[in-house]
Amino acid sequence: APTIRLADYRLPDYLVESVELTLRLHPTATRVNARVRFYRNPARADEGAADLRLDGRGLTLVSATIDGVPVPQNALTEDSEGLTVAAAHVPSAFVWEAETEISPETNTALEGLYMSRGMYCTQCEAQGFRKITFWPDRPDVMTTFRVRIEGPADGSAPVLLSNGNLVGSGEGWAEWQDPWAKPSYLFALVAGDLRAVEDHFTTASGRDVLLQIWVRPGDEPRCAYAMDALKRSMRWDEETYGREYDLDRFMIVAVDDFNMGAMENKGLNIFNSRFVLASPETATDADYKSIETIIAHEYFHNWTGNRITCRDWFQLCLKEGLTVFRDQQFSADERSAGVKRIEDVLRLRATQFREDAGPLAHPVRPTEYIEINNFYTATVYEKGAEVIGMLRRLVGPEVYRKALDLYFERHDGQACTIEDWLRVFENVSGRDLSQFARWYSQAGTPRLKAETDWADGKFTLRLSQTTPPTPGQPEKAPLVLPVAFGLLGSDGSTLEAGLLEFSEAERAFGWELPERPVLSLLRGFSAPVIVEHEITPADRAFLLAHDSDSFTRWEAGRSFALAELTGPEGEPDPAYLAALVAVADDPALDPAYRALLLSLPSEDEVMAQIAAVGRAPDPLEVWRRRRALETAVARALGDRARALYDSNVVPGPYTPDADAAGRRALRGRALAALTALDPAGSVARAQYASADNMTERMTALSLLVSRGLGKKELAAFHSEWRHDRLVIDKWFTVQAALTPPETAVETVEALSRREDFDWRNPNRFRSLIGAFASGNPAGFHRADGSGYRLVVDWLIRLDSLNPQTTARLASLLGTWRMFDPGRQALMKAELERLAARPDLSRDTGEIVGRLLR
Ligand code: HT7
Ligand code: ZN
Repeated sequence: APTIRLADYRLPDYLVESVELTLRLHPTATRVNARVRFYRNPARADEGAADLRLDGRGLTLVSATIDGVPVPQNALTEDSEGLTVAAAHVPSAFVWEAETEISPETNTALEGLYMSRGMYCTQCEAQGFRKITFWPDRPDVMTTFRVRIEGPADGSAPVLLSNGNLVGSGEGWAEWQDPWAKPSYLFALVAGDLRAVEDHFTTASGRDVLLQIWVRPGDEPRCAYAMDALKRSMRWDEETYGREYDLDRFMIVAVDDFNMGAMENKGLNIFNSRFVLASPETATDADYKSIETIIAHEYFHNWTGNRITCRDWFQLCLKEGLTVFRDQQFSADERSAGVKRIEDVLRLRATQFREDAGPLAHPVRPTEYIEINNFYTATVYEKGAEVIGMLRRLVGPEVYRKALDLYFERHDGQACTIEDWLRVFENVSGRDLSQFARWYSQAGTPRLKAETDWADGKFTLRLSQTTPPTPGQPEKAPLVLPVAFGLLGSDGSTLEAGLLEFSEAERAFGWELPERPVLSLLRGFSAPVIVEHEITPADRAFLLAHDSDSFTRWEAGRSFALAELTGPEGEPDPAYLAALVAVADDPALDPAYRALLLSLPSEDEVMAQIAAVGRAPDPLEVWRRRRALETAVARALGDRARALYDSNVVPGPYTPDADAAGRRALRGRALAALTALDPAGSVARAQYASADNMTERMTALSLLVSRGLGKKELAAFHSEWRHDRLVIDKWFTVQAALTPPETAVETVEALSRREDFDWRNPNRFRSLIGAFASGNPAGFHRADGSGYRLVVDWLIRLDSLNPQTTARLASLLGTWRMFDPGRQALMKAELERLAARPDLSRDTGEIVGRLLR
């Protein structure tokens, strides 16, 4: 497959004025008629006539005409990626009409038009529309769509949906018109036997919007939270960004078979059902939180993505980084901002730092790809959001808002680039952002080194920055780092605080102070860097007790724990344990925050820390030491664990709000401590038996399974929920991720042989194979290589059906160079076995190729 390069970008030869699509649905023989008004792109007209090149994959062309005249055989050439009409046969403006046939039922890749349990649905981002009809399938070709859907003859799909406004309908057909020009990747169609949960929203300017969430019959009662999150998102975008919704209706559809979380198709968002459906009995607090975030994210795309889209796929972060940043702001406003920031940093480190440290490292704006689906990454999304957060810090919230206003005003209806985005900020702030722009082109996580000095009443902070080489980028230049800091006096008061703009390779900053301060560095995690700062245990304990910044306070505890888990083994530092006890005892602290302070770093985090200092982590050893520290913390907490557990019962029926969830989280930490000291798991068993909500049940079940207990509970859980796909996914996940290392591989193997391991369904596949490979390092990295073999066997099987999901999971093997020679050899051999498959997909081929490079 060819490599696509940003440097090769050319304006499209032809643009589209409008399109009329007619789809006659049939499981194996859907007919698609496209009437397209093309015209020569004026920006390229002086180059003379050009071939008409249309993308198309897996389409059967039935007929093609230009201005009503069949295109002659010798003027049209078809290949596996599309068709070309010779320039001599292409007028400067014309109507192209093509009829194609496709087979949604056999489309297992879940891209284009496919079927999910009897329901027709589409996924067109990034390049799925070319599997529906021949088209210039690139985001800078935008047009208005009119869509006629004719339902299948057997009447199995009475509900027929597409983008925009419903303009006509009758028995077995519906017509939709989207007044907003959009690229093909935002096209959507859904047809099925569906039910709507409806509500209304009045926009700031007084327009009424019909809100519909479409689900399978029976799922209606599980839509309330998604609807509530949608209405809150709509209001928030009006209040925070001045953005109103722009159609008469906004629809969400829940689909069971879906490669990712959700998709922002104009006016018709399509969601993985796990990010829509929730009830207290079936969904956890974490599920509710994800639903809120993803509903907001997709809704926010209406302005950042749909009204203003990307010129080409290299600019993906233009919409994704910004929309993640916006959804993070929203959740921070709706819940506790401090807790949210820590959760976002944990996610960034677990996914993006990991990506940056391995063979898949790439800039926020990549410069080349083979398969664009492989670039929906943590770097584009999460680091892309961090870059926007830094920009906002640097210019301040008021200027940020002005810049966004200008962005929407200047670029509405356009397909834009990162240069357009940065220009808006330069124009509004008067700043030169050329150095800042390196954040978009330079891969890798910068190391920010800090050294301090106290002499003669002067405190000196010496900062230096380096970024390690990444594939294809051996040399790195300094970046603009906004470094938020505080200097604390011995009574915990703030002597100095502010923001340093650090953009050199090294620089010293100095303050005259009445006493030696304690440095609180990178408050709010103001830049996505790894801090290297030798800090004494006494200062760490001081920050953990006194820092007014909730991020750096938590980070002090985290660095304590990491030092315990990666340094020489022995009794934990009493100062650390004392600090944790103080946290547990402090009723003034938000319970959700206390829960975070009391949780230990994940095994992955510990392994990354070991690898960062040049050692090969032993996943089993990491697991064992983490267990030991859990036990030590539980002992130190002593009776407090029981007191915390008893005093944090949330009264009344379950509610998913942040306060209640925070108390449940804290109570869960207390239960973990109790279970660490109780070989029979009696309190966890009791909680499992008495809980009336899925959060408390899963907390208890997780603890039991992680201790090798819970057989009885697992059986009861399965029999109670065997008809609920989303709940059974949890049943698979808890076992795959938490079964102790001795029996993990055998457990996953046995689960994979079950009839209800419906591996063709991406959620189910991820719930077992994905959860094992990503959530159970000690099991996955078993020294005999059986974990790797098991996962790769399944990846081979899935690849021929669903390359996108396979490639995503294959990237989990990207850490192979971090381990000891034995594990390295085993992982590499498995990657080579995968690479050698004769029919390996382009998606998986690209990932495995990069991993082995
Ligand atoms: N913009 C969407 C990204 C996406 C996707 C979604 C579902 C299936 C396949 C997909 N490929 C790309 C989702 C988002 O970022 O909001
Ligand atoms: Zn997105």
